[in-house]
Amino acid sequence: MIDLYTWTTPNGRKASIALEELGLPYTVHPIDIGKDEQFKPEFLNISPNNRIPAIVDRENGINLMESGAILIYLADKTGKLLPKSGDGRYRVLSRGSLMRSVGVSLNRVRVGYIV
Ligand SMILES: N[C@@H](CCC(=O)N[C@@H](CS)C(=O)NCC(=O)O)C(=O)O
Repeated sequence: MIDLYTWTTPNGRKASIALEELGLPYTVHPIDIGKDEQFKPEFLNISPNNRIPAIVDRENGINLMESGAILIYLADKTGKLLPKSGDGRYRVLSRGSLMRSVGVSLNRVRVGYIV
């Protein structure tokens, strides 16, 4: 189970979309950045840069902030959307398509990989 700390912004949506696409079970913890909830000490323990999204993977205690890092972690955890190694992996990462496509351009997702 993954704890997702997020709000209704494009960066927040990236993590939610990835979790849904990958079929991972998760619990949402809303952090209302309009009410400065990102500055609460409990949240700063999870995301020291006071930004959403952030996740905690209860399976292994891994705690991540930054949507790009979260997307790569989730892809690696499931073995989906991002090749494990080799040219394909670096092609996806170098184009920045993993972050862009999951968050904004879902029409670019083809044949199980983001290209
Ligand atoms: N580079 C970060 C940016 C995250 C970000 O800017 N989050 C904004 C909402 S979209 C936020 O939490 N802002 C609250 C603040 O700056 O206090 C990512 O991709 O996760």
